This record gives sequence, structure tokens and C-alpha cells, in this order.
Amino acid sequence: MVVKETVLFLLLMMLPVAMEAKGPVKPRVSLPNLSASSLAQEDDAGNGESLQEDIKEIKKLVQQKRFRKKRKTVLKLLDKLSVKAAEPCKSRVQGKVCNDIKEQADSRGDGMYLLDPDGGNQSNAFQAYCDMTSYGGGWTMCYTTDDKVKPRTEVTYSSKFPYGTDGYRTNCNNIPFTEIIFIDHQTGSKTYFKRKSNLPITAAANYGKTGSAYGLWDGVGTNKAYSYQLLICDHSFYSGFFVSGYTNCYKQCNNWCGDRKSSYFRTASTDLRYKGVAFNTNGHHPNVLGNRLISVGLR
Ligand SMILES: [Ca+2]
Repeated sequence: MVVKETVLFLLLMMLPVAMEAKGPVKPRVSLPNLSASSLAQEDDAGNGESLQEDIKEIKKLVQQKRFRKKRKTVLKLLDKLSVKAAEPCKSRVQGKVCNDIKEQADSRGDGMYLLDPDGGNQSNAFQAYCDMTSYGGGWTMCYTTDDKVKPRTEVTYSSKFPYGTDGYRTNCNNIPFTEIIFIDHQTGSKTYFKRKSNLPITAAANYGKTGSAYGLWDGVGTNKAYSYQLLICDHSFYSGFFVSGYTNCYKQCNNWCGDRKSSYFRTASTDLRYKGVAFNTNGHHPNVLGNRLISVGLR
């Protein structure tokens, strides 16, 4: 869309220059065929190759004497446009969250999808990795890390850090969920937790609450001796999604009920006494954990 609008803008910019060159006489330049429909076809094709041809043609035209005054500006804009056109078309928005895509039977399998959780205008759509296979699939994967995370603010996907490598991030703040999955990339183990009440929540509306705010959760693929509890944290002591056993005490982001028994699923605390990443192991001081690589996703 941006590319199309920029080309049309350039054409509009060039026309008056052509007009002013010879007064009321019609400009004799023949502009490249850039109708909105031809550009739309390029968007669909997604390769931008014929757009590159159009850019070359405009560059040639602009070398004519009559375009002298605005040549620099137009050439600058064309260079920008050329870079944009070289980017692969990232695909269209397919759903609000990965689970929608799965339920609409639009899934192409595990991989990157363009999501737009608030619907409507797609300018705030973003890339996220959808796990379409684990436990039935439809998981919007939030982050991969072997250390600390800040899901509230670390919301931008970068292709330099694909899913499953340390540094993968996307925006999970507005993904409604009743289930949360933890994946241990070192062993391939997976575990998910399902909210007993089955009422969806979002991270955006729930940072910093005590575990009692979301009640108890059932664990699938982990120790059945416990019911579980969730924390969604953006605290200087701990930041990230955190699931652990319920031991007759609901935890807080900076108070873990002295629970040295139950299974924890969490990333590293900023407090060095609680460093390391816990996956299905007790993660309370003085247990010292290694830098285990895990991913967390919501459904
Ligand atoms: Ca939107």
C-alpha cells in the first residue's frame, strides 16, 4: 500500500512540472503505465519486479530538462521506493491471533503470520510466530529467551532473531488467552496450562496482579500433584509470564510464597539470587538454574 501511494504521489508531483515547462501546452512525456489496478496486481504478485521497471522509467524521465527543478527530490524519493519495492511482500493479515487462523483453516503450518489483534485498520498489524502443531496448534508465540524478558515493552519482531533462537520477540500484550504453553528447546519438552475458569485474559490488562486474580490452572504434560498459578510481571524483580504450583498461597511478582517445592516455569529474575531459567523444576532461591532456552506462547 505504501509503495502504491508513493508512486501515485510522485506522478502527481511530476505532472505540474511538466505543465509549467511549456505553459498551457500538453506535456508530451508518456508516463509509465501505473494505474491503480496494475499496482494492485503487483501487490498480489508480491515480487515488486515490474514496480522496479516503473521506477527505472520514472528515473529516465526525470533526467529531461523540464524536470530540472524537482529532480533531486524525485530521485531521492525513488531511491527510497526502490528499497521498499525490493522487500518481499510479507503476506496479508490472516487473523487477530494464531488460534483464529487455525480455526479458520487458514493455517500454512508452523511459521510467521501477520496478526492484527484489535482488527479494523491494519496499520498496527505485526509479525508473530504461530505454533500450529503443539497440542492442536493455534499458539501465538511471545518470546524465546535463555535469560530475562520484558514482554510489555519488547514487542518488535526482528528477522535476525527467528523463533526458537534467543531474542525472538513479538507483541503478546493484546492476545486474549485461557492457555499458556512453555517449550524447552533443549529437550523438546512442552507443557501447557489451562485456566480452570476458562475466561480469557490479556497481559496488557493484567501486569503485576497477584496469582489470585486468575485463579487456578490445570497443567498438561507436567506434575499432576499441583494445581498451578500464573503471574504476568513487569516488575524490577521479575518480568515475564511465570507459572508455578499452587501451595495454598498465591504468589506475587516479587514474593514467591517461599515455595521451594513446586514446579516453576519462568525466565530469569533480575535478582542474581534467582537467576537462570526454570522449566518444570523448582525455581526458588537457593536453587541456581542454568541459561535454559525456552519459548512461551498463548492461546
Ligand atoms: Ca488493527
